[in-house]
Amino acid sequence: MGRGLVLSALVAAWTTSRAASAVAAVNPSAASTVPDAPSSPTLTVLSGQDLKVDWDAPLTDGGQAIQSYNVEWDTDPGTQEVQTLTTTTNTGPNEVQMITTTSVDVNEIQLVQTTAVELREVQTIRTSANAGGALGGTFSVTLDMRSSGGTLQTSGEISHDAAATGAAYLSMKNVLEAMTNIGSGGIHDVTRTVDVAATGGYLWTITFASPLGNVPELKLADASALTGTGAKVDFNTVNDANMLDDTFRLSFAGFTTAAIPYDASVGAMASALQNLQSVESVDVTRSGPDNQRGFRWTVTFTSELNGGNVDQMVPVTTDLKGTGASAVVTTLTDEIGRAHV
Ligand SMILES: [Ca+2]
Ligand SMILES: [Ca+2]
Repeated sequence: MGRGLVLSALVAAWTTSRAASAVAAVNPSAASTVPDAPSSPTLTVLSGQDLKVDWDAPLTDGGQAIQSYNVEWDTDPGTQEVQTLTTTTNTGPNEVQMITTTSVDVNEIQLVQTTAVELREVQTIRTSANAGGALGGTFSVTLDMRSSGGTLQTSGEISHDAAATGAAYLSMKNVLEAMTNIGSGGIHDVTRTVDVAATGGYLWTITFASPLGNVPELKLADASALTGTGAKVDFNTVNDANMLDDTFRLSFAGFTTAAIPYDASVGAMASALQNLQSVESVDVTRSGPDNQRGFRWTVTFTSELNGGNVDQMVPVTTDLKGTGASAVVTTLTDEIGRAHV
């Protein structure tokens, strides 16, 4: 059916000799030769090429078996389609019946989604002392999340030989999760290995949970209670949490947008698209971010310029930063309102 947008139907009927007047009534004088109108027509879109028409047979056939119906349709979009059903009998005049279908203007909706691979933040804490020293006592650390809108917090005391996990308020994992800017569940895992057995030095490897994002490196708060000659604590970032960053572009119908920030607001996304010669107007909504700062933008093509079935946007991710960074476009509903996902 191409662009036939068939969402409602109407049946009218007339005879070849009484075309103007027989929408609802049967002419009693013709009842013996003219069948009633078919009734209850329904139209169903089966696919982009197929339209299904159902109707009920006439209540009376005028005394002769109905041999056929004739169905016509019109592909002209944007206007009402006029379709005709013609019933014939062996004798007498043909009855011509009309079905009018109307299209509801359904705007195409496409989804733009950015994603990246989940790679968690991993940091280490290492204690050490001079040769011949013997580590003992405790130390504490700080985490400054203020650059991402959080707070600066200092941990409770961490034993020089703190277990990796378990032991509430004693293990490394539990002491760190007791910090309010990390919180319960904020540490994915901690492992501990003996670094220098002779001095009692340990290496804790701390994996942060993804929702914390790219965590600043832990710092020493206080090592004054850490004993042992030359006792010290070192911090290192093994890898930062994977985060989307920078920009991407969208191509549509022969034109490509300027750079779109990875976290573009709905207004910025709409402006980038509406600046294209191939786009007149769009409505944009946004959800996210996910743990890698990925977002989902839904773009609805609202103008007549982009009426009907429009091209799917194509992402250009050359400048989108982040391990496994990608942008994908899918069509949610096309011009006749078919759901795709
Ligand atoms: Ca980091
Ligand atoms: Ca489309």
